[in-house]
Order: sequence, then C-alpha cells, then structure tokens
Amino acid sequence: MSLKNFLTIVMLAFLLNAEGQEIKVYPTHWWTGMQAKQLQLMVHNTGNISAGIKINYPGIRVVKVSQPENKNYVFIDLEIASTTKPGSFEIRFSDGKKLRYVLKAKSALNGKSRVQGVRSNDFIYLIMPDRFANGDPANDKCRTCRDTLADRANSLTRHGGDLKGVENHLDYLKDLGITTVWMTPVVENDMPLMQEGKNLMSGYHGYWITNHYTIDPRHGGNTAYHQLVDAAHAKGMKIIQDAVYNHVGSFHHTVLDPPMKDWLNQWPAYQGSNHKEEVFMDPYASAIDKKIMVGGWFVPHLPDLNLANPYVAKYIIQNTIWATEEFGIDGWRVDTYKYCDEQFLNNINSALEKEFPAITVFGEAWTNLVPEAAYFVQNNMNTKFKHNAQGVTDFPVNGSVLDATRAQSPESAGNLYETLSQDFLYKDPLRNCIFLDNHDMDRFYSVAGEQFSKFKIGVGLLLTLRGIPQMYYGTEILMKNLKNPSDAEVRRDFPGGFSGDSANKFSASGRTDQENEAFNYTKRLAGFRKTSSALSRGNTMQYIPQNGIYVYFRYDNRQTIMCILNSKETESVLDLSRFSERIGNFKNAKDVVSGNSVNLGTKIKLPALQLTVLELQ
Ligand SMILES: [Ca+2]
Ligand SMILES: [Ca+2]
Repeated sequence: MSLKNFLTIVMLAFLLNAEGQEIKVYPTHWWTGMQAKQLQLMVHNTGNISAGIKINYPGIRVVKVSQPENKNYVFIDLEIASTTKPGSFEIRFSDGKKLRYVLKAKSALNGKSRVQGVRSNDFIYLIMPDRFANGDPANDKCRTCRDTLADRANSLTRHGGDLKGVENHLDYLKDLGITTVWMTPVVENDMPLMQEGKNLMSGYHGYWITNHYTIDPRHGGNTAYHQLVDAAHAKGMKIIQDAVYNHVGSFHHTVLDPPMKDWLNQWPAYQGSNHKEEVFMDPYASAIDKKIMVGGWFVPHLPDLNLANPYVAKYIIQNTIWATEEFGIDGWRVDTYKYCDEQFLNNINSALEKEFPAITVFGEAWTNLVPEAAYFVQNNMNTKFKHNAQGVTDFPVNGSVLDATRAQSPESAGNLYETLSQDFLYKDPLRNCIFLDNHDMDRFYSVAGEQFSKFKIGVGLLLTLRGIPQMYYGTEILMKNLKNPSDAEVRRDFPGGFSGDSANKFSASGRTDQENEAFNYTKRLAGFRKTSSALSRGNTMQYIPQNGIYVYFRYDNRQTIMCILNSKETESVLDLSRFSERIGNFKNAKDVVSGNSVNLGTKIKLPALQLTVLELQ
C-alpha cells in the first residue's frame, strides 16, 4: 500500500470515528419556568467523554457531575434558577468536546388549550396508528431503520399508517362524539424484525421503544406529532400518549451501550416476570416472588429497566415531563404499570402533577379483581404501600360489562352489580378508564357473538357507567375478530384508511346499513353523554338485578338518568314502584336514543335484549 493510500484510509477511519462520536444529550432540550429546578443531563458519546465540565450561563449552576463505570457517559446535575432566561449555552468538557444546550420558555397555555387533562366527561378513542390510516405514503418505509418492511399483506409487519392519517380523520372522530385520541406508543421503535412464536414480527404496535426523544419516522417524526396534537387542540380535542416505563426495546442506546451495570434488571440467566400482581398486596408473599415480578423481563427482547436506580428513574421521569411540555399532550396511559418499581410510580406521578396540575394518568393494571385494581391507585384500603395514581384501566368493570352484554343467562348483570358495589375501595372511581376491548383483547363485536342487540347493550353500558369511556378503533363500524391465531387479528387496518381499500368506512356511504346504525347509536349516546352532567360526572345508584332486569341511575342535583337493562330474550314489563327512591316526583321521561316520550306510570314495557336509557322529566 502506498503512503498516500494508507493516509487516505487513516483519514477515512478518523472521519468515520468522528461521526460515530457525535455527542448526544438527554433530555435533548429543556425549559425555564419549570416547577422543579433540578435537571439531570445524560451525556453520551461512544468514544468516551470527560467528567470535567464548564458551563457559563446566568441562572445555571452545576450541582454535581457524575461519571458511571462506562466512561461513554457523564451525568450533569444542574440547578435552573427561577430567574433564568430562555436561551442556549455551551457545555465544555475538559477533553475539548463541547455541546450546545437549549432552554426554551415553558408554555403559558398548559392547563388551558394544552395539557388539559382527560376527565369522565371525555370519550377516548384508542388507535394503533400503523393500522388506522396512511396519511403519508412517503414515510411507509424507513431505509435507515433496522426494519425496512412495509407490507399490508403481512399482519405482523408495518402497514404504513401514520400520524397524518390520524390527523386527517379528526373530524370523523369528532362527528362520532370522540373528544380524546389515545394512540399506542408513537415514539421510535428502531428494532429489526423479532421472533415471536413461530413468526417474525415488527414493532408496528410501538411498544419496543429505542429512543424516547424521537417520534418514529414511519409515523411522521416529531413534526407530524406536533401537527397532530396542535390540530386536535384546535378542534377542542385532546391527546393521550402511551408510556412504557417498564422496559425498552433491545436496540435502545442504553441497552446497546449501558451507562452502568445496574441500568437494567439483570439475572444470571434469562428470567421472565412471573406476571403475578398478587405479590404486591399478598400479606404472605415472598421477597423472591416480588423481585421476579418487578425485575423479571416481559419478554426476551424487552430489557427490564431498573427503575429503583435513581439515574434510570430520572431518565424516565424527565422524558415524560419533556414529552408533555414539548408536545402539550393532555394525559398518559401507562403500559405494564404493575411491573414497575412501586416507589418509582409514585415519584413519577407526583413529578408530573407538580409540573402539570391538570394532567391525567391512568395505568394499565390488568387484573379482574377490584381490590387488586384499587391497590394500584389512590384507594380507601389499609395497605402497607399506598399508590398515588389517579386511575387504572378498569379490567374488573370490563369483564363484568362483557358478562352483562353476552346475556347468556337472565342473571348475567349480577357480576356488574357486584363489581360496582366494590367501588368503595377506590378514592375516585370516576377517574378509571372503562372499555369494551382494546388492542390486546378479542374485539367486542365478536365477543358479543356478532349480535347487534348485544353490541348496542355494550356500547350503551360503556357510555352510561361511571368512569372515562374508551372505544377501540373500528368498534363503531363493527370491526370484529378474536385473537386467533394472534393479536394481529384484532389490529386489522381500518377500511378506507389506506389507498386501494375496496370500501371507505369513514364515510356513511361506504358503510352498510347496520354499520351506520352502529355508528349512529354510538354517536347519539356519546353526544348525549357529553351534555349530561349526570352521566359524565354524577352519582350512581344501582338496584339488585331481578328477573333478568338490572336498573341503575346516574344522577346529580340537575338531572336524573335511569338505565334499564333487560338481559332476557323476551319483552318484559317492569314494575316501577321499587325505584321510587330515585324516580320521586318525575312523571315522564325521554328515551335518550329514540327521543320518544315515556310515561312513568306504574309499569313500563321493555324490549328484549336492550339497554333503555331514560332522562327523567
Ligand atoms: Ca405512511
Ligand atoms: Ca419491571
């Protein structure tokens, strides 16, 4: 080799190395005017970084610099004075490296037109963005990503749906009565296809996070997310982001180059979680069972974060605050809540509420028992550890509503009656998210045996029971399927969301008569609920189900709503005298769905398999 060629190769190697040594900092930027004055920067450089640093900016004080055993990382603890002005400053490292850090001004609109919180007068629509609508075919394939596939013929790979597709259909959702969109995680999932069971699958669902500060390019990146959130807010709608605190994808930078050895929950050999939430409240639980529940991995390609490590905790807490302030989202749904370190959960909830008093957070605590669900939120129980979360995804109510909907026996509403009777355990059951199905469950219309009358019962219960109702995309147009052979079957594309679709169910003319009836029934009840103080925020009174009929009231001092579920396959007659406690002096009622007037005499006729919703007058 000639000297010239040798030098060229050395130069090239140097250039490549220099490029590989780009200094990354997390959070990528921050704000002045925040409640918390402390900020911990994680600086990452794959070619080492020195711990000697200098910052010269009025109102910024370096409190501490710590370097873990991995010399590619340095943690800088800053204090930002309340007088600090927005701007940017240089962080100079003693090895000559430097980076510029930006401080923006915290938005004055938080709690007003952004970060508004989501309450029980809202109606949430859950979307898997890859499967809803493709607003930008140019971003379907990412050539610089580890997974470059976009193939609608394969149920386990990406299909090309994106945030622009959601934005394009906000008016459709608003027309349905939806106030809030919750999407499965939108952040970057730069994972290769992974083996799950016999198949290779992609991170199309979003739960394999590889970068907490970047929205996935196949969803349209940070720009498209800003646009969607702003467009929703401009229409008076809200956005819930899906967070995953428990784990990251195995190609996350803190897994590829771990900052310290206890960043992840590590085991001598692969250790899966035991998935037993009982270990937290069981007075007889062993320490090892609890350690495995919290520290065991969800699946082998989702490394479990050690959230008891203060650096890890800060990394996740600051990211969640960052995303809330950056995009202005209105609430968080937290995935795999019960797999996380308990004290961490309370700390992150407090930190979020301190910065954003209106923010809403509900955790996914998948359990069918009310005491267990209540354990993971603010409750009225005497437990050793007290959780501080506002609400949970209410699986006990879900199971009972499905029982009542299936109406396999005249007593099928009994479970719902009993489940609601246990609401005394919750501090505020109205903050629970209630639902008929979601992306991890059999689709509701299939669970209802594709019987339209049962479909209407389920939607009717969803929109009249206490809590924040959530509908899974496509339920309103009778999308169906069971999770057989895999959950991809309940994550099919919304018909009309993708070019070339044979039907467009976003428009009334593309829907069948029955699909339109399903859409309009949902719209009718959702519209009524929005203006009904009793349904959206009122008290509940329920009566023991008798003879296949379950009666409950939602009421406040302005309005009384009487809901009557006839679970029988036959028309029934209900004697009203038993309900005089709530009917009081009301003489008439309006059927909320049909608009018909109903005379509240001594008896009332009930059609077979129907939830009758009456506004008393
Ligand atoms: Ca696309
Ligand atoms: Ca865990």
